[in-house]
Amino acid sequence: ENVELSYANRATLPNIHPLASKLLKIMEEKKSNLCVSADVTSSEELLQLADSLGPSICMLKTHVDILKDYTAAFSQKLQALAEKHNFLIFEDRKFADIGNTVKHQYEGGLYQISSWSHIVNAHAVPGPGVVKGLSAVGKPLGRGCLLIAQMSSQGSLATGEYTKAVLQMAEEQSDFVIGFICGSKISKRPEFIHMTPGVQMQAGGDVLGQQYSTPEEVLCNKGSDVIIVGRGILEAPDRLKAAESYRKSGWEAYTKRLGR
Ligand code: BMP
Repeated sequence: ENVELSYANRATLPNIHPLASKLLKIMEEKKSNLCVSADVTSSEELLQLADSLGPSICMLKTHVDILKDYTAAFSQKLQALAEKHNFLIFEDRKFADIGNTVKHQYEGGLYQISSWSHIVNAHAVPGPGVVKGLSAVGKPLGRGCLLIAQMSSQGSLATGEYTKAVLQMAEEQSDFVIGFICGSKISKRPEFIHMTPGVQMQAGGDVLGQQYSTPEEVLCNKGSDVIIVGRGILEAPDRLKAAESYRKSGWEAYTKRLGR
């Protein structure tokens, strides 16, 4: 029988990536498997969100290219808040080009993502070169990458054999790939972290194809590790209260899964 390891146990596995270990330790310490998706368009609002929700989360996910007023100073302030509240930053850039191009997109341009984001993600469509390119920049900095193995949106093509091929790609570059964006646990290796978007307190969806599952479903039944929540928190009348309620639901579902 497969014994379910706790986040704390997984953090100390001999082959764990240092960044994955750091994340698992944060999760255990803060009793949080909640990643907030900070999909707002003003830097000031994002920083304020990070400061107020910081204590409730293990990770903050950004889309910096939706900010109307991005500056390098913003990324420094965000890093300071990540230190202050002990969470990791995940820029949801979804790299999807040849290795040489993503190298530049990751390191350079306006955003210089590699300089401030602990974690990025990539589509596996281009083949292993996309990970090699990102790794050339990120590995020396101690960064990590999630591969998009499945998507929460209706009609997603990332299914079946494609998802299996993504797993394979992750295993071949596990010195940089720390896990997956997925809807359920797809790898048996406890070193990999499974992160799931499309989470709200009530199952359902939006008018543009997003599909929602509950924290209980995702963490307890589907065996994922981290819930990613955007509008479920951002559109709540009291964001902090909503974040705390997702954190609690997420933690309860996880402890239930562990059978404790
Ligand atoms: P919301 O909870 O408001 O639906 O936001 C979900 C967030 O997760 C968005 O930032 C979206 O870009 C991201 N996301 C997703 O919804 N599904 C995926 O398969 C992958 C994602 O990155």
